[in-house]
Amino acid sequence: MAYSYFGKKILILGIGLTGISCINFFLKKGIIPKVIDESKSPVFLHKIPKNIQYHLGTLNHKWILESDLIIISPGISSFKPILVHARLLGIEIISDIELFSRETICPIISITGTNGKSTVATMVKEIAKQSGYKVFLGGNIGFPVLRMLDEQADLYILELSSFQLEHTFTLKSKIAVVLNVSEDHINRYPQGFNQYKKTKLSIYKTAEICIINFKHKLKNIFDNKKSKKWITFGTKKSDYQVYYSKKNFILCHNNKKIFDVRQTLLCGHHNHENALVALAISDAMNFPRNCVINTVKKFSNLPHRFQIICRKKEIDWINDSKSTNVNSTKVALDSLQTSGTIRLLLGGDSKSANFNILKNYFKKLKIKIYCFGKDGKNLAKICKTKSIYVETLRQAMMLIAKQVVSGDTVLLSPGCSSLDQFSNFEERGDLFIKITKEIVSQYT
Ligand code: UMA
Ligand code: ADP
Repeated sequence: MAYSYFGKKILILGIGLTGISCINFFLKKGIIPKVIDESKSPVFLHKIPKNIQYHLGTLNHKWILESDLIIISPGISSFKPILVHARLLGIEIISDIELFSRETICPIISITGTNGKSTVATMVKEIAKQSGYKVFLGGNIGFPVLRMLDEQADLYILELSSFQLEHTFTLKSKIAVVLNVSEDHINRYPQGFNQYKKTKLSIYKTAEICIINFKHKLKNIFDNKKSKKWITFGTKKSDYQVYYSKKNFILCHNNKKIFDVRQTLLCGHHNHENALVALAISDAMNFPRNCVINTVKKFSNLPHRFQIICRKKEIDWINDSKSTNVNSTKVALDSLQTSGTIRLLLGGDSKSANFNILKNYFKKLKIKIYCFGKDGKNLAKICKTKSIYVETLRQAMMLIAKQVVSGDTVLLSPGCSSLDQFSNFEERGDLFIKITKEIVSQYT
């Protein structure tokens, strides 16, 4: 039965991409919501229609407590005391994803995980398109899901963050996958990593087919596991696995070879697992195998994801600006094969993460670490002898320009959020590319 919001006092928290999409959703239904943003000058304020009442600068307690339904933007923590209080009073707080899922009966593929979401979601979207589907991709990839309701779709792909899943309760995914879970967003979760992990895994609760990473041993967490279909990947014992030999990296299903990922344009070992998950999702959707193989073969790393920018004077310059947590830096280092020095650009806002897991890596590797940004000073302490701290990415690259020699690899894989010094990871990556070009243009 369709949900009705008539007669309800609706409040939207956050005037960002999500908030604006929620306002438009309700206006199309003839309902006028109220809006709050804690910033005094939210960037999208000009997008609010004139007839909408808004409150800026603080969480207006009166508005919160008198509302019937609150739609919370993912960037806002619902552990704020007034929101905890509102929930205790029985006020419903939901995400835009929950709103979306109440509106559609179209099949949904939901993808979450600490890393690889955008890559896998985009790969699957391309495969679905090649298989003849009218498919749309939205969510944490920068396109609010409610905007997809304007399209005549026969398949939706959702990239979901833990923030979005926190307030999503009835999403009926045909297929759900948690790619991996490692430490991230620790500053958001009062109970730490387990709370973050539990939020990610909640994606399976209301899903029909669950694709799980066997390394995470997740199957036992739900009572109703018999009512679902479980498909596994990630280890030798799983349904889908990558078989590594000296010469080949082969994607296999039930020990049967499907294709060699070395025939693709993908860089980085982690992308082999991403291609494997795309294959598992595609099989569960019954996409033709030839569409899967042809699409994955042509698929290149997305911009800012372990993207080789140039190779000049036998020096590789790699932009992995989307690396915003420690594990993405770790996999980037794992993917390098160089006998020269790795010149790693590390820094930004660490979001209270523990970077000590990189300590042994740094000890083992022929590496020099150039730390910058808000948490740069602390990051430089992980391996003092091989690190240097400077304030900005540009200063770090100017140093590298003086020190780099043939055979080296320069890697921007900052492991941190960019928001301390940039508007987003794209701006950080674009600056890296710009300075790289300036530096290599000096080479004769
Ligand atoms: N705001 C408050 N109080 C707060 C925090 C924010 O009032 O405590 C206000 C800000 O002033 C701002 C508005 O909320 O005006 C922004 O809302 P938002 O941070 O939820 O951002 P949106 O523009 O709505 O974008 C969100 C996602 N952002 C976050 O989760 C932080 C986008 O993911 C997503 O693409 C978009 O919805 C569409 O679904 C971005 C992201 O950084 C890419 N995600 C994180 C990540 O990938 O690590 C989770
Ligand atoms: P997300 O959408 O989850 O942030 P992306 O595909 O945008 O994922 O990649 C973000 C970062 O994670 C990049 O640095 C990328 O190289 C790295 N990455 C991609 N896939 C994986 C994976 N399967 N495991 C670990 N890191 C990955």
